[in-house]
Amino acid sequence: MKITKKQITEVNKPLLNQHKKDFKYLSDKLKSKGVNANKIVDTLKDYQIAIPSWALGAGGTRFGRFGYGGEPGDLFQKISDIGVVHALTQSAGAVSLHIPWDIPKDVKKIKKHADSLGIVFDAMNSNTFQDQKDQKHSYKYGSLCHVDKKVRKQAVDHNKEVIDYGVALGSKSLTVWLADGSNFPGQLNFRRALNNTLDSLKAIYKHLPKDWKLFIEYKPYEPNFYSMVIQDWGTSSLLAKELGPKAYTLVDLGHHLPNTNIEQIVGTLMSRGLLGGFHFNDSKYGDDDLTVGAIKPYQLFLIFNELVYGMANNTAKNPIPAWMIDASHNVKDPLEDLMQSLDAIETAYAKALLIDQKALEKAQMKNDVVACQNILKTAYNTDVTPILMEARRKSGAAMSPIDVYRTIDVRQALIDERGMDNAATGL
Ligand code: PSV
Ligand code: MN
Repeated sequence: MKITKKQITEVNKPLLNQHKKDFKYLSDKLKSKGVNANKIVDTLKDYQIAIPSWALGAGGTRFGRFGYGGEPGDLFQKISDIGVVHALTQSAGAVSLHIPWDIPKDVKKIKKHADSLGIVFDAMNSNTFQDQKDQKHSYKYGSLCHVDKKVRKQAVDHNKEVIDYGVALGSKSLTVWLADGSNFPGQLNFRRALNNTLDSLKAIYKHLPKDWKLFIEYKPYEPNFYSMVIQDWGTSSLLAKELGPKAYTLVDLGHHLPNTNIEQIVGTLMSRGLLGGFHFNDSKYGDDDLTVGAIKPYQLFLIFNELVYGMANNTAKNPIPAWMIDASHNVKDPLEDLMQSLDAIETAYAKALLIDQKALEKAQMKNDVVACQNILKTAYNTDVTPILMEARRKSGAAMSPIDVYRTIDVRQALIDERGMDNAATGL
């Protein structure tokens, strides 16, 4: 299934007249406040978010999984599906692979396929949270933290192998997320577990090519429910600092206890040059992996305020973060869900770019709390749809991607091509 440029031009046509009027109205309004709408359009046009190779099939819970039909069965097909999302949005030009779920058996073929769709290889993800068939040592009691040196070595070797796959594909970073921890008090010596983890990470770090980065993801609970070795941003950044300049913290929005002030964490990490990666999703209760922006869009906007401010005042030299969607659904068409995610991310980003930072600083310095809140609210309440549509139009994307996906009936075409029972590997 490939969507052509001609198809997109055709479907955009009927929207153009109204869009021109809407965009002019908004840009004139913003101009009177000293904001250049076209500048925001260009920033969004260049903004790319990686799609994880495990997000293309229907997700599930431990109680069940409800297939969607036409799901990809292998890495080649997964990349084709990202190609569909990218053709429609022009903002999903990267894939993040999970090994061993998506081992590129034929690197040349996979790379060529991705190239032809305008997709590059973003961060590689290792997996030491599941045992694989024929694996010598089990990760039941941990991997990089394990009390047994042999298990730690196996987990380190796996990460090295993932880096090697990434090098072959042109990736430049490795994300390590560990399920390591304990389920009951006394099960694990916290200090021993942390030290073992640091030593293992040091061995992985040593294997990183010069121009690579290592992202350390944290999570407070699940699958372990008493303690997680890398439970929070503090532990992650402490490890990153001990490892060296190529190591950074990765923030996954779902990996916080309820009501955590994530925007403050982002601000703090960026103030020290420690933010390397970002996983987008949303949650009501825990690591729900719901569509980003579905539950707390204002929080997402506040997070983007910190990201925008951090990137504009980057004295601590954070890299441009590796952006990735990390969500999973069993009741939505996964491709539609990804497009909803991209839309929510771009909306929050555009609104954050509208914040009058000078006026905000002035109000902050005067302790004018009401003015501070109003400045944020004014930006948040602006309907930025015309800016998003203009960015899509300029980059050759569909101005209304989900409508086009439905009009062309991509899902039916995928079912015709692959059948109802094709299933993807992964969670
Ligand atoms: C773990 O919950 C996580 O957020 C990590 O990023 C994993 O790699 C991903 O989800 C997929 O399980
Ligand atoms: Mn994640």
